[in-house]
Amino acid sequence: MAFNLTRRKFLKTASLVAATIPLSKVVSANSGVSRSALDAKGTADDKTVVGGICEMCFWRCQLVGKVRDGRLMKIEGNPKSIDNGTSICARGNAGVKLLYDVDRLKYPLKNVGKRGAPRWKRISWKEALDECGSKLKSTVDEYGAHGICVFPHGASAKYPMHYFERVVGTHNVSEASFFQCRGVRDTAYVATISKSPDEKVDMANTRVLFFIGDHLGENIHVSHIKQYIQGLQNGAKLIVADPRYSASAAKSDIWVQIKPGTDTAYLLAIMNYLVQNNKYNKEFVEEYTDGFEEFSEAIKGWSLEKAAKECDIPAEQIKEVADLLASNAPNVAIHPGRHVSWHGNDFQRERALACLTGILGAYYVKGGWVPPKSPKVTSVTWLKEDHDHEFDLNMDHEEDEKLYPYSPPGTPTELIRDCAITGKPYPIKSCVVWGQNPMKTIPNQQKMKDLFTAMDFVLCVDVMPTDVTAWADILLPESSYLERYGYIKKGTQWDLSKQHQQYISARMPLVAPMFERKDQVYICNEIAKRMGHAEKIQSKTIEEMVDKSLASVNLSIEKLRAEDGIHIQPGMDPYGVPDEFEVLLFNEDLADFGHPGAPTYIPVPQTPDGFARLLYGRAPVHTFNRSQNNVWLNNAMPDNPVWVNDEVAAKIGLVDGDTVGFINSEGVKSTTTTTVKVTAGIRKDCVYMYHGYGTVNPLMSIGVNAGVDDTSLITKIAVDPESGCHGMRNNFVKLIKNGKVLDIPA
Ligand SMILES: Nc1nc2c(c(=O)[nH]1)N[C@H]1C(S)=C(S)[C@@H](COP(=O)(O)OP(=O)(O)OC[C@H]3O[C@@H](n4cnc5c(=O)[nH]c(N)nc54)[C@H](O)[C@@H]3O)O[C@H]1N2
Ligand SMILES: Nc1nc2c(c(=O)[nH]1)N[C@H]1C(S)=C(S)[C@@H](COP(=O)(O)OP(=O)(O)OC[C@H]3O[C@@H](n4cnc5c(=O)[nH]c(N)nc54)[C@H](O)[C@@H]3O)O[C@H]1N2
Ligand code: SF4
Ligand SMILES: [Mo]
Repeated sequence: MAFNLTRRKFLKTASLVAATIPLSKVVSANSGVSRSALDAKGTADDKTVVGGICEMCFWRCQLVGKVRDGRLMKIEGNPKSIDNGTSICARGNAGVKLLYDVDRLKYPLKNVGKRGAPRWKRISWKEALDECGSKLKSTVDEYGAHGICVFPHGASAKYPMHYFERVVGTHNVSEASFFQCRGVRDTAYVATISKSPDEKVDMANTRVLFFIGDHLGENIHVSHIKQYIQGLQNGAKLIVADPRYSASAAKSDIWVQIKPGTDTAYLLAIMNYLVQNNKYNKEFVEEYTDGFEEFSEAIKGWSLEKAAKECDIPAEQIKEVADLLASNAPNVAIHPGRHVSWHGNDFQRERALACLTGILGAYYVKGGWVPPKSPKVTSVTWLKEDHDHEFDLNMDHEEDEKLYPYSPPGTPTELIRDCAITGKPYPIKSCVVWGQNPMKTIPNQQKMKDLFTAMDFVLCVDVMPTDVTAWADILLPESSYLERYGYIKKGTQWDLSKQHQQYISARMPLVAPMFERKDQVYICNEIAKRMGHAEKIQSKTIEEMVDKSLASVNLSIEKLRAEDGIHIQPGMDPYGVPDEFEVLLFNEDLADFGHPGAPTYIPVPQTPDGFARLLYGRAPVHTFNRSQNNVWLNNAMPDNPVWVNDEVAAKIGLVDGDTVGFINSEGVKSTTTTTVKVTAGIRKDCVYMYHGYGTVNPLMSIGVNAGVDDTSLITKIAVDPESGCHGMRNNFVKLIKNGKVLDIPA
């Protein structure tokens, strides 16, 4: 099967890397427990437990567990799934190793040392919850609800996030999935088509796939990869714009080796060429778009030659791509991207992608952008209350306007951090971190440390001891996704053109929680009671919450279990443009707010002499930092070699496998080193590394101090002017070998 082929290829690549590490690295140094990478296997006698939903990443593939004597032996894809099916990725498989990781948090802990340099004391749940309740309540009593800031991420953080936002009433919430990930994409599409695009591209049935920086294959979400591979097998052409020869670039028909930060110029030139040469979809533009005149006027300066110069690519290739798109339109999949917080000019690039889809008429058609028709389930959570908007940091209260008018839900991270650190316009004195690792996720680690230092109280809820948990006063152990109930996962079959079906599932535990770990509903409810909100609690247990949500579609946990964890029902044809649909090629509101009404190229800072731009991205067998201590995944990819262009390497005397450190243009040095990967597959003006490495918390016995932490070198922050999301790729580095700093030649 195509996906397995792809996966085999990754594992092969990964095992080449793994071959270079000594076996001692996969045996825990301090636990005495054997951590052989080969020890867990299922057998035919194992009991199959249904209803698992993966959370090794956020795609939430549907699972079953092979359980022997109450112990999870193996994880598999749920054969009933019409989403991931029986396929799961390397990380999904390795969930067993998270579940039984000896370093996992087991009991509530109190920091009796310093923040950042903790000494942990085991305490009872009652003591821990009493302390959380009283500290958080006294912050609210003294400073107001806005005295609390929250850094949540992932399914387990949704319930507490809603509690702090809706009941306690703080705006100061920064979700990693928005402000450091896809928020800018969602808001740019909302500003164009009034909808968040997710990754709703019908890749399986397309004629051309167009990726701007997406590198599917290293970025892995199983059903998405299935669509992608199906599209390629059906003969779709693949265009990949990426400064690096990524896994997708390697499969592409056209690889656009674009200069980082210039993608909007590239897209404007493609659109201008299509408009000037009457190669756009006139009927669609007439019927479903608004502002075509202003739009075409605004982009008309973008000749192929001008963009070629700006983007450092051949003009002929821009034309070739534009013609390929036009001749296959409307059945073309312009991928909206996912991690799009790049350079701080990202709203414009995302607007350009949404407009390009529009002028090609590629909305709601086979092989284009098509939202599947999913079942409607009502999630039960905290009820929304009205809160005081006077304390919304994203408001210019004198002007009565948003500072970032197209900000995703929550408050831009930088506004929260500046407020917390300076105490202006008001004090923020408590911080709740739940399922996020802001030390690794948010650029400028010093600012993050300054925020934690400024707090009266820091609560972290996690499953592992990570770099952020070292900054907690109270550290609470949550049960993992394999041990608890959780939110509904719903959708349709991954191939949109097939027999239309919908599914509804909910996370159900594959095994019972061990030690004293508790789920999010228990922890949050107990804190809520202590903050005086007992009567606002909607569900007493997580099971009740899931059951009530399922009741909205006449299901229950019991029924779902009887249906092997997944309820399947007839679906609907997703194709066909809805009457009310409109693409705003020119957005008047944006213009009223003082932002460009048509997509506009905003240049990014240029690389200073002697430096290379630092690029980063997904490692195929890791999820960010969270999987670093996973013995199987660590075994597969123990560190993150830095990609250096072969000609550059030859000039500065670097060879494959050399050990190097980094210094960035602001003088910050990496605290660890990594090896060099010399390759023709990266531009001369950049280096690239996989994100998530370089953990410093010594309580992790495997993934610690392995590879280099990209975030530690991302000290210069760009903030996208429309959305307030972070840009993280405007940082420049030199390499250090044997103590000598090497200048990168021009
Ligand atoms: N430099 C740099 N920064 C980035 C990125 C990058 O590529 N480079 N990528 C960005 C993107 S796209 C994203 S989405 C974010 C991701 O940002 P994060 O979500 O912060 O990343 P993770 O490493 O997954 O860290 C999540 C934390 O949740 C914990 N955790 C795991 N499972 C559970 C659970 O069941 N319950 C609880 N309570 N905690 C749990 C993990 O141990 C970890 O501490 O990072 C963004 N930031
Ligand atoms: N294995 C694995 N898969 C994952 C995850 C994971 O942690 N591990 N995380 C999931 C999540 S939450 C997300 S958001 C997605 C993220 O996945 P993607 O959205 O694909 O994002 P990145 O991994 O950050 O993408 C990095 C790519 O962008 C290229 N690039 C860098 N700068 C530029 C530029 O200026 N222009 C262009 N055109 N390209 C550029 C890089 O060379 C690299 O190939 O992955 C998801 N899938
Ligand atoms: S893509 Fe992999 S890690 Fe993510 S949910 Fe699916 S199996 Fe789990
Ligand atoms: Mo993300």
